[in-house]
Amino acid sequence: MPSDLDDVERFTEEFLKRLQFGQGVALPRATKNDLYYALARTVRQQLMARWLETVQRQMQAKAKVVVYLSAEYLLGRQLDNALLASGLTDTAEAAIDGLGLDMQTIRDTEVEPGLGNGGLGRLAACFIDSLATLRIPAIGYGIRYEYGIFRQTFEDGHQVEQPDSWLTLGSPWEFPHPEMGVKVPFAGHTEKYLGEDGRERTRWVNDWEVIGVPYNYMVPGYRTGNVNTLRLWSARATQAFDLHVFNNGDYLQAVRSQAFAENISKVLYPEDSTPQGKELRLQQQYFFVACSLRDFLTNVMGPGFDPRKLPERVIFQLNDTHPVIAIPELMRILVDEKDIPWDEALDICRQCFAYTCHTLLPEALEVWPVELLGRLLPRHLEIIFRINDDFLAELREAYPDDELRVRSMSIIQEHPERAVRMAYLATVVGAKVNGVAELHSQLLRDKVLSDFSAYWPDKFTNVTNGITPRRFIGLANPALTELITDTIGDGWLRDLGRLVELEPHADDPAFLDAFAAIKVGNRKRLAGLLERRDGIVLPQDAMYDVMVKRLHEYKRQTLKLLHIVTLYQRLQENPDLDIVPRVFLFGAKAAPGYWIAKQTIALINAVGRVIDNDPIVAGRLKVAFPANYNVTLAETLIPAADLSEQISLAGKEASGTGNMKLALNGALTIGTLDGANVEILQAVGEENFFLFGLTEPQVHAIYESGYQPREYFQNNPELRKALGAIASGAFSDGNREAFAPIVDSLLHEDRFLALADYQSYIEAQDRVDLAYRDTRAWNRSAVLNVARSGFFSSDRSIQDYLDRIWNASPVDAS
Ligand code: 26Q
Repeated sequence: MPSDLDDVERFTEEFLKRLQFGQGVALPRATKNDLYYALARTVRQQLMARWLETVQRQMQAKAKVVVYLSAEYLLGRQLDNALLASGLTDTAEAAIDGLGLDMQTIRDTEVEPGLGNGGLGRLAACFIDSLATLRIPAIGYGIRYEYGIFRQTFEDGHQVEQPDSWLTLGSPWEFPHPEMGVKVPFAGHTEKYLGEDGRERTRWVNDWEVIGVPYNYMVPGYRTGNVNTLRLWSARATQAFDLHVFNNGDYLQAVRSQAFAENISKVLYPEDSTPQGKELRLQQQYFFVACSLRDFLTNVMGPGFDPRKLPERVIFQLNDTHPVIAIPELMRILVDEKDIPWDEALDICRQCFAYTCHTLLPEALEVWPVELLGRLLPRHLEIIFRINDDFLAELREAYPDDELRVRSMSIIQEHPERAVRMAYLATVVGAKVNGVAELHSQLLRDKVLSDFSAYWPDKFTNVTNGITPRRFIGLANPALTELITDTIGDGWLRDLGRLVELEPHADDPAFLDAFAAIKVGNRKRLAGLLERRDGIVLPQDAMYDVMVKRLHEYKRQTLKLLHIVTLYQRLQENPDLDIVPRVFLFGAKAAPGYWIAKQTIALINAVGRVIDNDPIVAGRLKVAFPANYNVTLAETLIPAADLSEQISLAGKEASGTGNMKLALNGALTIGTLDGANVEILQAVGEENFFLFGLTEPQVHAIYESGYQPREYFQNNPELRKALGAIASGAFSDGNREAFAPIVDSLLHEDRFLALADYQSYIEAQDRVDLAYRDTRAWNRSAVLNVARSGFFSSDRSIQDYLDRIWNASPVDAS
């Protein structure tokens, strides 16, 4: 898109004004942060009028609003996205260029807001992008953590966590509204009293409270003129805190209690699989949910709104169980504050909430000890008990002779301690429950929530995850974006299904050459970045084999390592062996308390070091593990990938979304029948996918028959050799202790059947090696992966939510 000279001139003028009046500096003295701020403010200004107008229009239309409640939003950098959405990229580049400045330096000044752990947080970011692009009236609510996901560094190959102080230099994208603070009560007790009408009522007499201050962020739709809102809450101490203590004359205590209150939004919990039932985490959840509901009811719906009309005006989508405390909170507001009778209130709630589950691992299902919940939120606990009583009574009528079933469906678990099962609460009250890929939704119905799906078959549905094409191809892969636009024309970035129009070109040699050249360029771009960023030097003429995701045993990074070690040993044994040169790229953060995951990181780095120092494999094998994989790095790494590793044990990965990003950028997948891999395989075709491994029913059968990992070890010479090398200290200077826990865990338990899938994985990798040698055929498959990935747009996911769950419609620009 050529930029109009007038536009460039005006943009330049605006930019200089922001620099002078916003930052208070003149161009010659501006720091890169000044320049970044001025540019961000210039773009922000362009979106501002549309933002106010969008909000206005949506209010007037009284349309149903989608309220997305999520404890995490893994947004990634904002500048380029705002430029792309508003169509200002070329104008801005021309203006910056014209001033003799470097756009890339300005871009790289932005610290991404890493307010999420991984897939679930990134999904929330993709969804708000698609909601805005589809012109759906929507608000995202969450927490403005002062520290997002930790910054990962390696010391001696071991992960060390550093605080992520993303706000140190401020953020030009946020609009704080301290005057709109919301009070959030905590603790205390409840009292019964008689209302004016003579009916008994309950009130919550709290002990302490904090204030939630909203920070607004613009969510620009892609070239729609629509700008939605993301509203994140930050905790502040109340005056009462200070006053109380001030009166007691204890200044130090006053400051301490202030710090206590503000702790609530201080830091994102970096666990994402075996969360501990920590009090502060529950405080975070209630904090953001209470602020969000209050804000929605009073500010978004406006004064005089009749809460009985809620089901027509809102759907609260619960992103996993983290915001499920919203259910008793809305009940409390309706019953205690709005004086609506219990049954009617529950009926309202049953229409306003829907729940998305993101896991299958039993240890990842959130439960809150009754003791803790009752201490922090006494009224909510009472409400949960009453919801459960009503529900169990209903069940006893349906299953008069099956008390066992009734008890197993109770929202309250009794063992090992009395606790509230948040997933059950969400399922009982939610209008709909959805999984995030076909297989996952099926397993939810058949396993995790089987009693509930038998009781309410229509409640359960699937919405397969998606990714926003704007960020993950438009921004991340400009060269491929241009080739696609040159080939099929404009418009496909908001209608990704149109990528099928590329299919005929998969047999066009000129197109394939152009496609291949883009891959080469993207590999080069990545190599440049990693050299600057990490001092890692990558060979160019190699297959880039990529595994990027959180570190978890179920994702099986160790299985990938066993393959690498096997290749290494084959080469040591036979230095003339003809193999395709490979770069193994890893990106992975481990939860700080997940010890074996951190050991696995150390092992990856240890294997990488040994391979690096061995001349026999030089130029043929390379392990690259850049620290601190995040959205920003993903945007350069993913477009450079040739092979996408999606090797979780079948039945464990709910969906995966990295798998979609890699396929969309023309990487071929080597993967199991797990999560959305199943649908990717279906879409791209078996000839364009390297399938291996046990199926979920086979996994189930092996578990049932008593899995013996040692048998696989003993019967497979290559496996014996690879694991043996790790055990004997080949990657730890002869120290056998160093990685013994990993080896022992594989040999004795191997919860995720890495050894059982090893042979099948190695065979699939050998097929990859062969296939890659036929460059033309490989590129053809890669193009078909791109062409057939349209289904995985988050626009399609959002359309599915609209059709199957939300029943909301777009509000068009006037
Ligand atoms: C819960 C309580 C206390 C502390 C932390 C947590 C917590 C935080 C984050 C629990 C889980 C998460 C994140 C889970 C997650 O990212 N799940 C992934 O969701 C993706 C989007 O649906 C799927 O594609 C992945 O398969 C799934 O693993």
